[in-house]
Amino acid sequence: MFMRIDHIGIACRDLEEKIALFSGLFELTVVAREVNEEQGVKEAMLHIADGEGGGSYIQLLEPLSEDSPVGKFLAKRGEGVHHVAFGVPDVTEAMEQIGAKGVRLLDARPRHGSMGSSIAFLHPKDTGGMLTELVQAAKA
Ligand code: CMX
Ligand code: CO
Repeated sequence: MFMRIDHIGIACRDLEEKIALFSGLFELTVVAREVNEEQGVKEAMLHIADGEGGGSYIQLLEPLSEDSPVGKFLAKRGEGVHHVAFGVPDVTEAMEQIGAKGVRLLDARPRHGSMGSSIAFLHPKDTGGMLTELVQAAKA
């Protein structure tokens, strides 16, 4: 079902500061910057490698408000790993397959993700405490 790790999402208080840190430490390049109002984030994608069906990235996330998912996470747990996103060939199919196993889907239907992708989240309490995102990359 999973083709690769699409990205690791990192919750940050200051996006520009963390872009400088990650690009300096690991020699990663920012390939996309977006504001996603629906997800309540300002974000940057730092490219790591290309793989089956899409690339692998670090996703740096700064919340747009305190009551957004990342804003609440920062208040409760501080900066750090927020979620892990797996590349899937078909996000709707993956949601059906995983949902049928009793895992709560946080999205009734796929939403817009970074760089034209389609995404959906799984409840962290049903996945061993790891907030999980499914990503169908945009067609190249
Ligand atoms: N990873 C692991 N556990 C998490 C978590 C995370 N990122 N966020 C919350 N939790 C845990 C909390 O610690 C809490 O556990 P306890 O009850 O044991 O304390 C429980 O889940 C409920 O958390 P909460 O603080 O009450 O927060 P909410 O229920 O309001 O929301 C969640 C949690 C996961 C449902 C919500 O953040 C969500 O819908 N996330 C999906 C969307 C998202 O994260 N968007 C931003 C990223 C966008 C992108 O990647 O493009
Ligand atoms: Co993400």
